Amino acid sequence: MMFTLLTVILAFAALAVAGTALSNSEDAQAQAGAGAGTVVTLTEFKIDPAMVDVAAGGSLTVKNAGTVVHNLTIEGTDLKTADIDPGGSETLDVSSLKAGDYTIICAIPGHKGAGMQAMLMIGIGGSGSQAAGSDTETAAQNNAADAVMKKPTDAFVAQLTDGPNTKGVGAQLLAPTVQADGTKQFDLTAKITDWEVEPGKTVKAWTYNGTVPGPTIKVQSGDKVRIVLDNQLPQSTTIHFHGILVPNAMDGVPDVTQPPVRPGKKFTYEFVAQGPAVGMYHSHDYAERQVVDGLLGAFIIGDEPLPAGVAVSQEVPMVLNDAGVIGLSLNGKSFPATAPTIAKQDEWVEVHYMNEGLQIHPMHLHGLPQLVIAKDGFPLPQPYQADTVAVAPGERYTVLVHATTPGVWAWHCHILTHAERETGMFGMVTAFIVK
Ligand SMILES: [Cu+2]
Repeated sequence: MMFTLLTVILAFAALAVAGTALSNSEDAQAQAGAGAGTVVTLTEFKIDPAMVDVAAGGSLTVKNAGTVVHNLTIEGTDLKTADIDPGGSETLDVSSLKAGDYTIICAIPGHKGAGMQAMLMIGIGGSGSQAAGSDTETAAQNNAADAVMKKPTDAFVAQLTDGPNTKGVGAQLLAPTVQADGTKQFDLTAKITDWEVEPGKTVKAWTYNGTVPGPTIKVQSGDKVRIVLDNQLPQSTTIHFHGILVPNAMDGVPDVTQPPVRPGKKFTYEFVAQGPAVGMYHSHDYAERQVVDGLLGAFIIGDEPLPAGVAVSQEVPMVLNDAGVIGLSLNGKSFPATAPTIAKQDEWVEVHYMNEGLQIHPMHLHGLPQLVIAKDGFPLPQPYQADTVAVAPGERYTVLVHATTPGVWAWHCHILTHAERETGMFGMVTAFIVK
């Protein structure tokens, strides 16, 4: 497996090197054309080059390489050089010209008719008029910026060989303590925990059992479920089972269905699981801070019906967040700390997008269509394909991804400021890797 991944990575590296070589040679060409001004040469009876390309704000260096006097005149404007003696040259400032095409001629009688006519194209900006050296500077700045942008991507890729680049993994399946009567009991301790969102960025997260997201709870339809909440936070809290059918008294809304669970106190939630369901559990007290700061997790009952002939090799809850101390993240991590999903060719992967944030996130997967099979855990009678699935706060979408085409496929929120900043990719970015 590592060999395959390494091959893919090396292929990327080779591409990057090839790209650099290409851009270097382009830089060299651009550099050769730069100077105090674009050079135009006058001879009998020709203007060279026949098409003169100048960026807006530029100037021309007009050289008379002929044996008689010539000048350069831009038709339809007041711009022209003085008459230039053989061997002489003049600079013609054309910065007053708007972008567009102009005809340039030698206005010495008879010379235009003899062939001294060419086209002048003023572009919409660029490097043509810049002083020598600025192209090199621009390229150097760009190369430096590219190197900065590359760092998080390298750190993400390094996880494939070196393991996670941050401490702590959320959304891990929590095994129940099964009671004598068959009740599946899950103990959740709400507490403040240091949480490394991205390499070097550790925050005071509000967690269930010390991770963001909290542990994933999965039960079967008909299971008797007991959740024991132990509030070790400095503030009251409750748990609401979002998208899960429970008796009203178990709905977790403070002062409506129960008193708030005060610091140091416990509360027990009990209900019979009704599925299939793709839900979330989260705080419903001071929720606008407690949830986005980390009091969130996946709660799944049973399995969504699958299309005929499809078997799923892995089930991936992907909790989206964008606020609080956690910020823009997938399963409590910001790129490059996000975990890639790795599948063998031809496997099917089931993904549950769950938006616990405050904004909508259009989740875009490159290369592999997403088959949407359920909305908020309700099976769709007519599954549909999409490459971008917009997930609003509170929504869950269940999609199947068929790992058909090998490669490292970028997978990210398509609100671009949720995925990239001046220092490169961050936030809601990960990859789907097909081996
Ligand atoms: Cu987003």
